[in-house]
Amino acid sequence: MTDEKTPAWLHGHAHEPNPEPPTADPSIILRRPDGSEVFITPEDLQRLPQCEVADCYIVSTGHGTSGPFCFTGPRLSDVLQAHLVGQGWSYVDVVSADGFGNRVTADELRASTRRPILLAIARDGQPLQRAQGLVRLIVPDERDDALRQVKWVARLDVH
Ligand SMILES: Nc1nc2c(c(=O)[nH]1)N[C@H]1C(S)=C(S)[C@@H](COP(=O)(O)O)O[C@H]1N2
Ligand SMILES: [Mo]
Repeated sequence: MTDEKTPAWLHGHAHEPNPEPPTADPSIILRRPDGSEVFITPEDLQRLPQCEVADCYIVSTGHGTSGPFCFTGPRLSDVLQAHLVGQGWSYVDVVSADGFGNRVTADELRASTRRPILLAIARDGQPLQRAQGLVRLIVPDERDDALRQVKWVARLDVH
């Protein structure tokens, strides 16, 4: 069964990566725990403090490993902090425009300080192109078939 609490991607079954951007629009809607929403563009993300994480690999059983890449963008924790002033939360579902997604917990965000989880807007010093996944969730050091490296982030559903 698929509802807001149990999205299909949460079951983590084998997945064929989608090579094509599902839409042209790289903007993101953040939904707060109280149901209010914020519209976020890549330009908004650019205005937050930028973090570089080098030696990132995209590991796929289907089409091998690519990298190493250096991804740049704001920390996911900074994006949430900027918009959740005074609101408690326990996890965020990062969902793409093609229905792919990954859940990040507040605990793991707090723990990922050395190689932080990013919303990447650049790769190897160049702006990330839409076809390359703009805006892309980067969970450094994840090795589970890149299931956490969500391309084309369209929604941040915070709970
Ligand atoms: N939006 C979205 N992100 C995604 C996927 C996808 O199908 N859609 N596939 C994942 C998987 S299984 C892999 S292996 C990588 C592939 O990333 P690449 O296209 O940069 O090689 O993207 C991940 N992120
Ligand atoms: Mo994958």
